[in-house]
Amino acid sequence: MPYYNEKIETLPKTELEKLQYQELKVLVERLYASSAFYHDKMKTAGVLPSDIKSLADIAKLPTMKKTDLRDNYPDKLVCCPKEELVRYHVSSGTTGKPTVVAYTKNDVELWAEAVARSLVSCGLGRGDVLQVAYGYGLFTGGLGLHYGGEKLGATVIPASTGNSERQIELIQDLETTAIACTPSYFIHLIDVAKKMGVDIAKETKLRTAILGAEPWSESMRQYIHEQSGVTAHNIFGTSEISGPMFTDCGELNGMHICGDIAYTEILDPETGESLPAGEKGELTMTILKKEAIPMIRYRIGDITSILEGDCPCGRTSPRIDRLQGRVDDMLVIRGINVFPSAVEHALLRVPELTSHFMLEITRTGPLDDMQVKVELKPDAMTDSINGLIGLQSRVERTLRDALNVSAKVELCPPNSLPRFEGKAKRVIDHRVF
Ligand code: ADP
Ligand code: K
Ligand code: ZN
Repeated sequence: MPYYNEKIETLPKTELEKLQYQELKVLVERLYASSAFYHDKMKTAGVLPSDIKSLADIAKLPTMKKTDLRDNYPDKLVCCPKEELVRYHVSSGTTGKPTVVAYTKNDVELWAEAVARSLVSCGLGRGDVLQVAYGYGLFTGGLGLHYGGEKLGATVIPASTGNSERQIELIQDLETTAIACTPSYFIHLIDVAKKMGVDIAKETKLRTAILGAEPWSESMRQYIHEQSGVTAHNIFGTSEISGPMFTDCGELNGMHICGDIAYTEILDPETGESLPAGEKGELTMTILKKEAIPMIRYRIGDITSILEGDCPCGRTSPRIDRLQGRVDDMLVIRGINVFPSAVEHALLRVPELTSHFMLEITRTGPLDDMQVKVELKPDAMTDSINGLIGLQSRVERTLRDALNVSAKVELCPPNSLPRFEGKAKRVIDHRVF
């Protein structure tokens, strides 16, 4: 089965653009009439729904950023009656406030449809057993792949993260054919299987991995194939656009962004101007049919380009290249987004600490480790080892609660960390992707 929804996935480009324009027009009219946020934003930009006369006119519309979600926390961007909502997800924000996203029944359906199409493009079908080893919960990865897998009719194992030996046992006992998780976790699982004496290529049915939520590289794809015989596909998404949903197809050459679901632009991060295919810039998406929290020209912050030319797989939707960094200082640690500003915000909640801190990220084997060095206030200095150990674990707990990822904390004496003239450089990232 080469396509999940052949007609729409292979729609000729001109027809696809016509469809995108129609969807955009309906969306803009609806939001102008019903959402105070969009109404004000368009008014400030001096643009009316009637100004959108072609798809290219999308450039007249104002863009959105993560700060719009933060400023409208928790649900001021919700554009439908609250009883229409069937789910919330929550992702890490830039400071203390997380980003809340909401879904109607149709939103969940559309997301599942996008994932199902992507899974088919990775070669999966009804006969597959998909082990979802992304986190289930507030994070979008687990439930996103779960609903998409079920929609396709594959057999889904909601393994969630962790318990690696158990993951390998499940792969063996339930004859898992495909797994979805972060690339670093999959490389970790390859190591665990080796230690257990399990040869993934020869002794399991696992053939496909759908890996995302964090940056990885072509050399990691090759390594995975050499070590396990598994073909690794890249999957992209963010909670704001619903969650992970767009993957590369069998060509393994760029991720298809289903055109009837999302309209993709690459903007010059400085000027905000739209860049042509082949040029690198900030990935920006308009989700054409989202009901609960529509996203118009959402600047995602990842750097990539739209690939030129048609894909031999026959899908007509545009493809984006592997992500090549961020326009901001967001870090991705074990798949979880971490903004240094959020670390600072959390540290300042502990009265004994100053705002002088450093973040160091390393990789032990395939997995990320984050270390936070932070200066104590002079009057918090103590000779009591117990006092310090207690404080250290309190800070570690505070960070874990705020960031959803563990950090090792080192308490430092006053005035021991570097001071910066101009922009502080608080992050030392030793990882190579
Ligand atoms: P997700 O569940 O997909 O991780 P989040 O909203 O938590 O969604 O995080 C989205 C961010 O994670 C993206 O903006 C990007 O920086 C990073 N990310 C997600 N998928 C990938 C990927 N395949 N490659 C590189 N970075 C990714
Ligand atoms: K992420
Ligand atoms: Zn393709």
